[in-house]
Amino acid sequence: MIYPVPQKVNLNGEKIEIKTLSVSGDFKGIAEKVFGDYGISVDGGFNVVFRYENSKRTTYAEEICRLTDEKYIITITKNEIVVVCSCEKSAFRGANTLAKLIVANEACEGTIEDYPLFKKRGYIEGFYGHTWENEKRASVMKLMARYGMNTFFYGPKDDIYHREKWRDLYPEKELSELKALFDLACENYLDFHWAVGPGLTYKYTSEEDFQLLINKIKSIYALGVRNFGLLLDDIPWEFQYDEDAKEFDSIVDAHVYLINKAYQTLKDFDPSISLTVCPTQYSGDANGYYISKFGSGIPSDVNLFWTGAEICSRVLTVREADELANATHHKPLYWDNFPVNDCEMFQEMHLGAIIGRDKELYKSCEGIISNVMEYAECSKIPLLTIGDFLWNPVSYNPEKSLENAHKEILGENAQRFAYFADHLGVSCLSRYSSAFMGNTLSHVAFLEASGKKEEALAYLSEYIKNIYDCYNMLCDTSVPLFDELKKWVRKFGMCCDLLQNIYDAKKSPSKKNLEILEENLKKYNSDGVLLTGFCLREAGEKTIKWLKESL
Ligand code: LTM
Repeated sequence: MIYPVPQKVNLNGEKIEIKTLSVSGDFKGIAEKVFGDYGISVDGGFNVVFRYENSKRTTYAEEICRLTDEKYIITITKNEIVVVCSCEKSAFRGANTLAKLIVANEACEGTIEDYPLFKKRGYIEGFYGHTWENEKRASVMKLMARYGMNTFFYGPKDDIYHREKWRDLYPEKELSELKALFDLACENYLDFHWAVGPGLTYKYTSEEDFQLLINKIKSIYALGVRNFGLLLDDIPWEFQYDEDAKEFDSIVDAHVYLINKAYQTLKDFDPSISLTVCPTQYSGDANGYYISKFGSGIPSDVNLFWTGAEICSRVLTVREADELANATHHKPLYWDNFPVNDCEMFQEMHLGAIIGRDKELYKSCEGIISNVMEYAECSKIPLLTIGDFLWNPVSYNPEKSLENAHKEILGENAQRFAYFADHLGVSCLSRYSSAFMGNTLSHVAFLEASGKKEEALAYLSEYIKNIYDCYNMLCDTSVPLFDELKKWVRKFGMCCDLLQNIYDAKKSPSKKNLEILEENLKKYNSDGVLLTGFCLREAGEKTIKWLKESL
């Protein structure tokens, strides 16, 4: 199985062993670069032809009733592979799928016809906290392009030039970093959106502020960027200046005024510019005064960010999306606050798969843009599942997708890592965690209740061996992922010790072992970092109770 799962796969013929390739036809350069990135040699070998075709079958997807520049058709026969595509982007998508098939040794005679279901699929650096270094940005961007994402938004809350110092132009160094990021996005067929958040200090009646805002946008335009965001989230609901309060009936009127004026000015400057806005009310009741007036007042082709029924929404549903569209005359572009773990979520690590988004949502929204964590390496894991879901929500399987994400990021260490990741599934999507540990401890309890004490101890001991093995691997902070996870790894070490204490107490009941267990359980519980679910505490408490009764 390859990810994202292609839409129409009919590879039922004989398996074709492919070691090396020779590429010919159109888009040769793009294809060779992609194969090279997957470590596939293109110096000669099995014949792969990329063919340009601009027709209904290569540009139209029936399910979504619209044209797409991301569709491709792969035909595999004994003698050659033909990839038919309508443009560079679709060639890039086709080459990625073919490369994955070859690496997985799953190329068989037959056909694949593929296209994405969600229109905009991407992520936003829109979190509070340390902004990502450019090296990490590049690594995430390349990976997500491989997984079919097509959109990137730049809007880190702690980039001072994005929000606090929105009036100031970027210094040279930061500007050249943005340019490098923009170029990388283009190379990887991601639409790059740069966003500004002026709302903390913007004076709506000031022509000077307006000009500063346009100048700032134009300074980014000069890099080649054509997609912009105007974010009015997390700003005061009250006017900051008396002149604004006198001029506008309410804050929403000021926002509508600003957006229309800015959009008109930018469109007059260059009609190819696009704008996405985030309202101050970006979640909750779609029929509220602010959001319905906001949506009705802004141009219909300006994209509207919306986080759903809640700021961090457990579910995103078709019904709610349609309700927003009715109220605002805009299909939502979801700013999905998963996996972000900023603000009061700072003790959580969100490594689970995306769940709770309606499979049919692609029909009722402009797309989903996932807000990431300040931990770039960690974000890759949930983002990979998001890439899968957005490409093909119908075939999406969260467990399988997560398993693939672990393999992609951790390679041969994926299985070991799963002992730790078991505890990092808690987020706004689910409060359930530690399924594997829970099952293990339940089985130990069952064996004990059945009078099989030795078997129970052996079973627990095997599990403890595996989690220590995992913990030892995680202690290597030269691995960037493990370095980002150190806070949770430290607590995982305490979890390993605690289970060892439980084991020791069960095997050799003694006052000393009781004291150690009590002490370590207390230490574990008082550490604020969120790790295991209730099962560990329960096992500790039950063991203490049993010891006290039996000593
Ligand atoms: O969600 C939006 C539109 N704005 C902010 C984000 O910047 C922040 O990362 C998330 C999660 O805390 N919440 C917000 O309100």
